[in-house]
Amino acid sequence: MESLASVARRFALEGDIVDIRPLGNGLINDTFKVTTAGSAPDYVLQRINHAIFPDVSLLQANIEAVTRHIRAKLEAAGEDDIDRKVLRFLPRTDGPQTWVQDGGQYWRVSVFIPDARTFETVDSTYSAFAGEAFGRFEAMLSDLPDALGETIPDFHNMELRLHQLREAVAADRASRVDLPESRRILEDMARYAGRMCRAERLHRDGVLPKRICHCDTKVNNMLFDADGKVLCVIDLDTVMPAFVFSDFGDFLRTAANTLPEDDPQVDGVDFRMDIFEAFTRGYLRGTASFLTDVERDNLPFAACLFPFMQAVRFFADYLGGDSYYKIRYPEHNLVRTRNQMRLFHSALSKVPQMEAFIAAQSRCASR
Ligand code: GN1
Ligand code: MG
Repeated sequence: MESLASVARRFALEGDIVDIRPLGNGLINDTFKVTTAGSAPDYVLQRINHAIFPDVSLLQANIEAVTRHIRAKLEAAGEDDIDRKVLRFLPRTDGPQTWVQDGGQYWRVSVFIPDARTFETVDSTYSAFAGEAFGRFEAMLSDLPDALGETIPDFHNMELRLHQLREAVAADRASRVDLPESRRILEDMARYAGRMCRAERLHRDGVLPKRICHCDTKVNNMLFDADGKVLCVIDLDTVMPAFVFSDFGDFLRTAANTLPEDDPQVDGVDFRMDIFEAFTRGYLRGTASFLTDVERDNLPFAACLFPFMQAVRFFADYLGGDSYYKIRYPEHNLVRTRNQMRLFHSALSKVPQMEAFIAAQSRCASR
């Protein structure tokens, strides 16, 4: 705690630190809650995973641009309680930067938003709120004046993820490629690989734009207030230019799964249409000002793409010896892969229903 406290004190905190303890369960960064004495705000201290985000200065510049822009919009709209609706990162005590380096490690501090909750699962009511909130998040950023850098280049590029999988297979660093189950998984992935690269093709054809997206819209990256209203979106490391499929697909990947992404009971994995419908209704409302027909018509594709892409990423990490995602046991990434492939197949089987739902929504909207 003493060393964490001394890092935290390098930022312009108010109040004396009384406690620091782990917060949340992200797979990439390490997050702590810093409690201060009296009426001073509490804070979130984060160690940035420097292996995954090599350019911390670019990362924080993106986050500052995004939070500044959203804050200005909320102010212009006369919203109240703005500090609970957009994150605020503290400058360090000795300069304007919102990060410090300590040995080889990088840290940042944001103001902790009190009386807010995160969820690992949501019902359809909350999903509709979330759909609208993520849609509005993209809409608010549609006129961002700053050009954002890609904190992880080609983060959600399916062609690149498949290329990385092929590299992991060729290197076979963990000697797992020849296990019978690995072979079966690779065959299954190969069967859908071409189809799943549709977004990159549409982009090359000039009919699918990149927009500023969040790119990690897991259910637990959103804060809700006591009434279940979305307060704000957190975990902004991956906000960057991407296809809207990212935010749509990644939310459903976690929210519409009947089980957590690493639940080993794959027979229980199913893609929930009630969550899809509620989220989609909210998302179409939030994005009405800019979403094109091509984007809208491919939302069912996005719902399939993200479980597939996540399975490919988990599996490449498994084959490569588990260097990317935090694991709690040796087969953890394999278990995650099985779960996500099952979700992918479930979503794929429901594409006609999803398409019918979206067509019906559009008919309502045009009436
Ligand atoms: C990572 O940091 P966290 O746990 O919110 C990952 C996402 C994956 C997710 C899978 C930078 O997100 O892309 O979808 O794990 N973030 C990065 O749970 O790779
Ligand atoms: Mg997270």
